[in-house]
Amino acid sequence: MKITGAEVFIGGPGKNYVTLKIMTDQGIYGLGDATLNNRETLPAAYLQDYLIPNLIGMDPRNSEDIWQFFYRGAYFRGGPIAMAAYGAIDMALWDIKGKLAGLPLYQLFGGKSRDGAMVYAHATGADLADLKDSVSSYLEQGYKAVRVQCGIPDMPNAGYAVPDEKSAGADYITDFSGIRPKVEIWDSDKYLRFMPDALAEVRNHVGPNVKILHDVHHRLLPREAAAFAKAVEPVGLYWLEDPTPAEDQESLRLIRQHSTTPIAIGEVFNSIWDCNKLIENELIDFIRVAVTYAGGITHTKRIVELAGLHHIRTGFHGAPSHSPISMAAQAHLNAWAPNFGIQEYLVLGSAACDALFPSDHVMENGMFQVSDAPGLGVDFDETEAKRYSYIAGSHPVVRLQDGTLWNY
Ligand code: CS2
Ligand code: MG
Repeated sequence: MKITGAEVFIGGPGKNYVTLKIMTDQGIYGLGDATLNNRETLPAAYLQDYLIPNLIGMDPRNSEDIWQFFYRGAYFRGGPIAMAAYGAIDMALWDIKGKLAGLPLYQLFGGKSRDGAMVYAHATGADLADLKDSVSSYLEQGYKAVRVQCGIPDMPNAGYAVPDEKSAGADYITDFSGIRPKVEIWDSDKYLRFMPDALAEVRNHVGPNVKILHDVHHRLLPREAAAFAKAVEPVGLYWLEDPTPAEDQESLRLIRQHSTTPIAIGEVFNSIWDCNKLIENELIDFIRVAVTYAGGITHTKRIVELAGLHHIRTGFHGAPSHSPISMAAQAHLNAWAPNFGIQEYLVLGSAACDALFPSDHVMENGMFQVSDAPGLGVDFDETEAKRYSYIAGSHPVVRLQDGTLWNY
């Protein structure tokens, strides 16, 4: 069996999804997602200029050797752009493997370990009243877990993932007015004074059974993060995400020494080498990698298995930048992983997105039910794809009030 060609498409409804389609001499094709939010053209260029010309003629069934060929063969290894490109190839090769076997991917991993996978939604509010409305609307839809982000009084811009204006549930990440980022202002002292009480109010609002998550988005210093994790213990968070930037992993010891609040990290990791020490030292509770920029199913599965040895559960990244293709790859891992925790879920649900990526994966009552179709169980409608093209956009950047650049 041979790979005969591959194509890359960029675009989608409100997103620059990077979709890879690999064709074979047996008429079977596979799909992969290389979307790297706000840098989408870069994995696409790597695929087009280097990886696809090398792929042609290879046997698509040898997904492990192809992964090693690109990763080890590159000499300058890893990084988010390369790993997103390898990730897309790897997903597509697993899709082909599943279609050849006539089995959904989770069967190739070891079958189902659960009926459905719990997901969490994003509730945001410009203020607490707005946030509580947003949380309630998700609970009414059957969600059992909600990430809560709230505007902070007296902060010129509201804070991470919070709309400028009152509007329940709006997601606030990419500004598509161009590649120059908007500037948000941050003040850790105001955040630390406000957020523990705000989270306690959310707990009172939802009662004991709802899982509450909160994302600090890398903005605190280690000592501040330790104090915050301790202060929010009575809230009983399901997890506290990215309390500090992930570069300084030793700093997580300080948080651990002061608090039992569960810590979730990993959405910016690209490989097992970014998190093996964190996992082996049991400094985190949830690993947040994404199959897209952690090198696809082959490499992510390795991370999941290492995490499982250390009581660490999965909580794969599922920001709206992931297309339904990588979300399907994660859904198959979620169905199988003995150490599954939860899945961030923001992608499907719009008619335009479902038309571009038809599938019978189902999300209802806050649970993701994986499809039994062979392979990934997602298709890509190339006629629909013609409606979209790349639109330049950017995340905000963050500065302190005196102008110092901070962590977005
Ligand atoms: C966020 C992300 O989903 C999350 O937890 O931290 O939305 C993140 O801001 C984006 O993926 C950045 O592109
Ligand atoms: Mg996050």
